[in-house]
Amino acid sequence: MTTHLLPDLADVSRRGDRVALRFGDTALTYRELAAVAAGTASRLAGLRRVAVWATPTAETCAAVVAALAAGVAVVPINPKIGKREMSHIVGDAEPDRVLAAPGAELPGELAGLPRIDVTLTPPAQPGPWPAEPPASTPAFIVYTSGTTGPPKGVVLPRRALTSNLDALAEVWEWTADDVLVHGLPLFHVHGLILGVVGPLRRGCTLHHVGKFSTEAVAAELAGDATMLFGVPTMYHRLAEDCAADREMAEAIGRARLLVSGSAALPATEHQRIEQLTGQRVIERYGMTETLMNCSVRFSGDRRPGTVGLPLPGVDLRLVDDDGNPIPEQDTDAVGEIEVRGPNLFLGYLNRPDATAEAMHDGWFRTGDMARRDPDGYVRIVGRRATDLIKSGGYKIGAGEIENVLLDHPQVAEVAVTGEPDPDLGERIVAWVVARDERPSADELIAHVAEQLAAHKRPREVRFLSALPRNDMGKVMKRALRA
Ligand code: MCA
Ligand code: AMP
Repeated sequence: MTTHLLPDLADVSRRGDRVALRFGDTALTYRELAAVAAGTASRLAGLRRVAVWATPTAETCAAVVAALAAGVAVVPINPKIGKREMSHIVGDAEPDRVLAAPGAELPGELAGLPRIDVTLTPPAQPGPWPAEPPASTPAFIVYTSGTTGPPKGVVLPRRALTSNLDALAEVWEWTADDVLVHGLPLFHVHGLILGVVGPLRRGCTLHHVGKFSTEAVAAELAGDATMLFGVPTMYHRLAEDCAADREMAEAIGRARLLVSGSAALPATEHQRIEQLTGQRVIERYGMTETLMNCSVRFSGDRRPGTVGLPLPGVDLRLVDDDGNPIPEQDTDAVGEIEVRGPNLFLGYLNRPDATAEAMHDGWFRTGDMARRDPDGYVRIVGRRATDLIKSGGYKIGAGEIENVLLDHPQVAEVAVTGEPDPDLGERIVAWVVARDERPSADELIAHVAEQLAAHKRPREVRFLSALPRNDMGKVMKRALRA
């Protein structure tokens, strides 16, 4: 393992002329990116953490690289964030500065922070690359939803990134010769840590398509791109498009590696993509708090419906309802996945209670339920919490949406659930008991959209005269779904 988090930016003598990043017509070589980032890093020295307005642009990557170089933790902000989330995140993380592309209009509390514009023009005299901070230094604080309450800030140390990205490189045979293409958002682990820091650590090239479309990624794979990262919704759309367009299917079929993650890829989708493109998707399993835990190997058996074996350096076990480990040979038992290793987060920001609750004898409790094939391949079969929804690969807490809906004057009671959806995996449904005057579904969806990020809007609103409750008064969500 190299000592630097980003060795080819810290020392551009090896790959300086190679393109590091391309967004549309904007491209930066390793030498240019290093100069731009070192310039901004010199303005960040001594700070604790910065917010980055995470539009899908080269400026966002340059801001992130600058903060990483300076040893300052990055709080990536979804540019489609709602008012309530913004107040919470800025209040909780207390960033010292906000980094954004020049001209980007920043809403709410972000506008009140001291701002640094990140341009792609290298300074006339780029300063030296700063010394590598200790491996335990926080690199990112990524906000993630829980079952109740506002999102929690997951503090990820540099060692989690280095160890995990190197483990992925080993199992995917990911090298400096690869060109990665994706259209993932840059405010979550998948798009930002795997999809930006990943290629920069390898010394390879990233082509970001801005907004995902099969057409855009197929055009890149018909060119020099070798790897694609996506969530299952993207692979579903890709399969639909390839079924209608042979040329696209052929372009996708040229990839060295198609990787899916963030939610389960249905086995039927695996098979459809293989039939259409000749490619078998590799599935990997991760979490914001743990980065990646498991993956199918590049040269391994690409078995649909499994997430492969634990990554090198990651300890994984299944535990029963009493917290006792299930023997590895027991292939019938379903248990909760617990993990341990250098990939783990340091804790939830300002939430020692939640951090303690997530740990069990030094192991992190993922909340995901799984069983094992005889050769150790992990099959995820569900989630412990019914109040967590995965829609389009985004994790969404039912409680956060319920709290916003309850603030609407015409909402008396509400329950939010996830329903199976062929495109999104799950779609958000709000069950509402209205007061005297029933609001329209559109009005309630717009009310959520104002307070929370776009992907947290209910797709459907269903009105009821009462919610089904048990003897304790708790809403029976399973009964609603039935
Ligand atoms: C959405 N729209 C709506 C509603 N919902 N309009 C009205 N009412 C609603 N309820 C709008 C959207 O804003 C969008 O508008 C348009 O409808 C289409 O929406 P959608 O079908 O959702 O398509 P999309 O916007 O293209 O999004 C699909 C997507 C996206 C591209 C797959 O969900 C996505 O980028 N997902 C990636 C999530 C991710 O990165 N997760 C990683 C988490 P408009 O076009 O105007 O905006 S990290 C993680 O999970 C771990 C670590 C891991 O393992 O990776
Ligand atoms: P997040 O908190 O957004 O990082 O989402 C993490 C969650 O996504 C995990 O706890 C799993 O429930 C889910 N997840 C990620 N990858 C996979 C996968 N390949 N198969 C099934 N679930 C997955």
